[in-house]
Amino acid sequence: MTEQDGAEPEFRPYHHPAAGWGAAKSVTRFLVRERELLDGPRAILKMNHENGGFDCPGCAWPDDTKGLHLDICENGIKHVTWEMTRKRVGREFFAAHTVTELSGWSDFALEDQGRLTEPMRYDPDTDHYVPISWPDAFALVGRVLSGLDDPGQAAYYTSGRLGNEATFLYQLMARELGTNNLPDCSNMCHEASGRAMQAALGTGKGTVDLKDWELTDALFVFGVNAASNAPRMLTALAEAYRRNARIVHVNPLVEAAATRTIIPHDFARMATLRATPTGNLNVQPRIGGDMALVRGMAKAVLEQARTDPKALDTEFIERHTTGFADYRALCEATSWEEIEHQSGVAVADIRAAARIYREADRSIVSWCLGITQHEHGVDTVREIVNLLLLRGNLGREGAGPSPVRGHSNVQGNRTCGIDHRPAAAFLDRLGEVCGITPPREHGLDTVGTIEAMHRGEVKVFVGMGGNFALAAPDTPYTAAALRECELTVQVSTKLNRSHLVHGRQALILPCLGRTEKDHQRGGLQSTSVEDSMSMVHLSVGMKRPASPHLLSEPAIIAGMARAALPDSATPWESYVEDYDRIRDTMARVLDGFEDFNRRVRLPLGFRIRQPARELVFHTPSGRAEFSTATLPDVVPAPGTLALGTMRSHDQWNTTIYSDDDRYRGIRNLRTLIFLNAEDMRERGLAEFDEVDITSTAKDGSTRCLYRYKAVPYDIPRGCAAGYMPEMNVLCAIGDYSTQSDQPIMKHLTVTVRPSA
Ligand SMILES: Nc1nc2c(c(=O)[nH]1)N[C@H]1C(S)=C(S)[C@@H](COP(=O)(O)OP(=O)(O)OC[C@H]3O[C@@H](n4cnc5c(=O)[nH]c(N)nc54)[C@H](O)[C@@H]3O)O[C@H]1N2
Ligand SMILES: Nc1nc2c(c(=O)[nH]1)N[C@H]1C(S)=C(S)[C@@H](COP(=O)(O)OP(=O)(O)OC[C@H]3O[C@@H](n4cnc5c(=O)[nH]c(N)nc54)[C@H](O)[C@@H]3O)O[C@H]1N2
Ligand SMILES: [Mo]
Repeated sequence: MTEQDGAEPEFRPYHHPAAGWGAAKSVTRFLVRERELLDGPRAILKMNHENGGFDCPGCAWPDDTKGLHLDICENGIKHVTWEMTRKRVGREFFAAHTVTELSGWSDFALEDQGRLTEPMRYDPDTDHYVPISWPDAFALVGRVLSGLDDPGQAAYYTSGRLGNEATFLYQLMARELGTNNLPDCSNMCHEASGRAMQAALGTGKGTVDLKDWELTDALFVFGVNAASNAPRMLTALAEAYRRNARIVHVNPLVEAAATRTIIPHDFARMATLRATPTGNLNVQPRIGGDMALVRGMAKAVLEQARTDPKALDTEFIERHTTGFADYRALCEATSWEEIEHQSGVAVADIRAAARIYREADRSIVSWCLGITQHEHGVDTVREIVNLLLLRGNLGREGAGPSPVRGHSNVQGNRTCGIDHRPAAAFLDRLGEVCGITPPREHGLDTVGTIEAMHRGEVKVFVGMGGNFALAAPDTPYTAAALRECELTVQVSTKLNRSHLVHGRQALILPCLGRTEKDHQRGGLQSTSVEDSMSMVHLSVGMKRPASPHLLSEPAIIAGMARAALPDSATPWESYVEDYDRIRDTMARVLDGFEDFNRRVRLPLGFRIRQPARELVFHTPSGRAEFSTATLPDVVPAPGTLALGTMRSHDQWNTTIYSDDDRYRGIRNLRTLIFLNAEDMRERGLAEFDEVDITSTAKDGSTRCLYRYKAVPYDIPRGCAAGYMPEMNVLCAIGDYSTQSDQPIMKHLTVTVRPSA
């Protein structure tokens, strides 16, 4: 619920181009609401500048390689403004409201109180958060951590916002303490991409950069709502369209990015309202139908190759890959009927997509959560790689796999050591350079941590950013798990649900945001981040901190580490004085970070070397490996629907800016479920009729949401969609992919009935 509380919901299909004046208007409204009409625009002009600006804390889309000076988007601006708000939540606020009272507030109201200003400790006697000094807060953390029987009784969560330097210190602290329990938000978004590409190509990351996007002949965009979640991709799509590249969107929903756009920094077009198309073909598979679709595209390419040898890049396949014959046999053995049934796409349409692929010299396949948050996410990403390998779309300009990462530094977090399954070679180097003995056994990921807290095996939860209580699956189960803890520590910028769903002892440690100046003994500090395309660059804050009592994330980590490890030989204090010292250590531990301090100061930063890009494959065979997984059955059983949870346009994960979802034509409504009109008719439902939604988990247990409003939408039959995090109530804790351990958030089995 937001400020629009009580306003009538509306649904009017959106027919305007993405971005354009609609975005400009929405930004202005937001700046007015946050009272940021002066500093807001000034900060926006500093964002994503080569050299000197701060990195947009929004999504991980890379900055323009040409050093464009206004490559920003509506949602990035909202995100920055959200952090820069003038509102504050200080000790008076906490003195005025008990935690029980605050628990009844909406999530919007909590964050809307503004920036946290000083460390707070939960007082169980009064049910209030009370001020605590930084030294006392650190001492409390140190005391509880030192008192554990086993370092594995603590888990250290990261949300993908944390800069590289803080990330490195954080994982160093966890491993020096003796655990690899490093759950992160990536466990919920791109774990499948990492595992699949690691197995196929020996790298967990995409191999292309923005230059490749500028050169490619065909772009395939799977399962991403780019206009809302990676809006700067619109620029790349419009530019690709203008130079006659072909663009195929694969999504059960026809999202705004699949139609046309007016790029906000394209002033002439803004003034004349001239939109550029951003797609040539829309393919609407059923939810989970992508793997069958890609198999079909591969089958069509292989069929063509019988008469047209140029359909395949035989030389590439022979020199660089293994497993081709088996994959070809599998494609031949998979019937068109099965492909059509499982994908939900007519063979003619699959052939149309395959033809665009086959006729393009260079293709890029890009994807996000619509592909990964599934039981068979790993198999699907591998199928995508198979398709790319058939035509040698790897290791050359304008071609390759391009996952769209989520949080602005989620990729950097993994690079810099946030990994509950670290490679042995990384641990060796970390141990050698940092003089510690890192634990070897794998740690817990997000789902594993929740289950372990529930069993009482993990007693301390530290959250470096994020909003774990709401972002994780199975909301009541996760809440109960957090409440089992001896201590929960949340390092945050704003008040959120995770502060109210806490352990027996609890701390809120407020930190500097990315837009703010970070002064340490060694002067003004900068931190580095890595974008979706492996570019590492510096981010420097430019605003006065929201409160003089805030500490930087590196300082908070170092404070906790010193308290928990009083005899540690790690120079925690010295690291915090000057982040160049952290970077010097990182340069010795991390592959591709040599000469880090110099290279990160180059105007556009530097790109981490990508072995697969150079056709060097760190796989068992030393080649790119085709996979041969059988197609899963994703067709919902009669009477049930496959439900995908997703974001609205006006939200950032658990942060809800308003109840509108402009591009989907929705106003004043979040408790909705998008349904196919036929599926609604079958259930006797009209627009905005109230329904109860029941999910059935793998173990047969059920979970319910009541009185959601049905909205007829252009979505394949048997499919449904609605918003996270409200719908996380329906995600069973046990329903994670056996391939990636990722919670299944895009393919819930549900029944929908009119509310009683
Ligand atoms: N403004 C804004 N930007 C963001 C975020 C935000 O919340 N707000 N979140 C950030 C984060 S952490 C992430 S991970 C990304 C998420 O970016 P997205 O992946 O765009 O996130 P979702 O909103 O979950 O949208 C999933 C998309 O996949 C489609 N989809 C669902 N099921 C399927 C399927 O089976 N197949 C296919 N092909 N498509 C499917 C949905 O229709 C939807 O378009 O965005 C990042 N950027
Ligand atoms: N059902 C369902 N659930 C999902 C998803 C889905 O598609 N469907 N998506 C999943 C995905 S992809 C992700 S990434 C997760 C997101 O999970 P999280 O990353 O845990 O959640 P966020 O909402 O991004 O975190 C917002 C909070 O971060 C804090 N914060 C903001 N800026 C900073 C900062 O600079 N420093 C620090 N320390 N804190 C800061 C603020 O206090 C804010 O309240 O949700 C997952 N959950
Ligand atoms: Mo994400």
